[in-house]
Amino acid sequence: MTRRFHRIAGAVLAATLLAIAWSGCSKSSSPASSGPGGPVAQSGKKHLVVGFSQVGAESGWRTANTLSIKSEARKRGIELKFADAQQKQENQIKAIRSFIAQKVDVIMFSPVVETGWEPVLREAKAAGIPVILSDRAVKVSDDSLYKTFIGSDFVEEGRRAARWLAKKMNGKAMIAELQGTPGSAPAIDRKKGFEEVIAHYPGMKIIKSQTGDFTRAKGKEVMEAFLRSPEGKKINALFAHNDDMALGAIQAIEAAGLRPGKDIIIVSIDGVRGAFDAMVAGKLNCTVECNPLLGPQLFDAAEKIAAGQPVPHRIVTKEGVYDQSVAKQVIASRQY
Ligand code: GYE
Repeated sequence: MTRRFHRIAGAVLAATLLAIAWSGCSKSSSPASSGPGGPVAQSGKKHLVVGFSQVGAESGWRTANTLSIKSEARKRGIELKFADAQQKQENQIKAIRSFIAQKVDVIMFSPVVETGWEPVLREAKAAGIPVILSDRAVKVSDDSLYKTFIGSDFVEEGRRAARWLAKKMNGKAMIAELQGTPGSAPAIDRKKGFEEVIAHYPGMKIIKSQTGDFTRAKGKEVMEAFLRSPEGKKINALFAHNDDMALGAIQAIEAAGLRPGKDIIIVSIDGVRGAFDAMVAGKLNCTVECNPLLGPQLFDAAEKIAAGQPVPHRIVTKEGVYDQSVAKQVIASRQY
């Protein structure tokens, strides 16, 4: 009896020692289990930690963009540290510094404005943390400060809006322009693309132009001021750098006793659900699509970069143009 007990105890002890030795051995020999950024997932793949600094929650586009990023990270088992900067660059710089301090594997951010990023990007580079730009570009003297920029071609979006308007108005329009956030890539580029095209039409002029900060409330407020101004009566077209500002402007136009979509022809950018609803109601004429569903492309790139694989320095998203003639057919299939 005692001898049998000793035999069993001895076998258990030996098995335990073997298991400890084996697990220790497998730990030190597995290349995926070490390195910065956290524990190893059960599949043996390294569990990725990503810090994302978002611009804010200024528009329907941004809400869809945030949802896409959060749900894609969840789907892939990526640990996402998400910070909302409330449209302030200083908040984004703080968030990026904290991601560096936390030694995340990859930093992603959507820069609210184009300039002023060099110092913090240098800090990330010195810490050996790769950076991915999401949706908006930066102006830096050294392109190696980020690995890739994934987002739309905003200049082309501006051109598309202008081409559509020129055709609709037969090359004659007195245009009010609602610009996006001053200094942001989409505001700068959309204006540039739009002006480039209307320069070919002597009958098309921008007679009022101001920022509405990409928000519905500001779009409404600025459009009210445009309509009250001495040139207000001449306005027969509106170019809004995003749908939210156009939706705000529609309210201002109606409050002034005019018919949006008829007395004032409206083209905007994004292609969010609210824009499709307004087109079906005949109040918005056209939206140029800008796809916010960047989550899958962003994390594809992050995983490749973390695995040491190359990625292109620029990845452009594909998008289209939708006007009232197709709004009813397309609305059901819209994802945002
Ligand atoms: O068009 C606008 C948002 O950067 C593409 O930001 C984005 C823009 C989008 O606030 O609605």
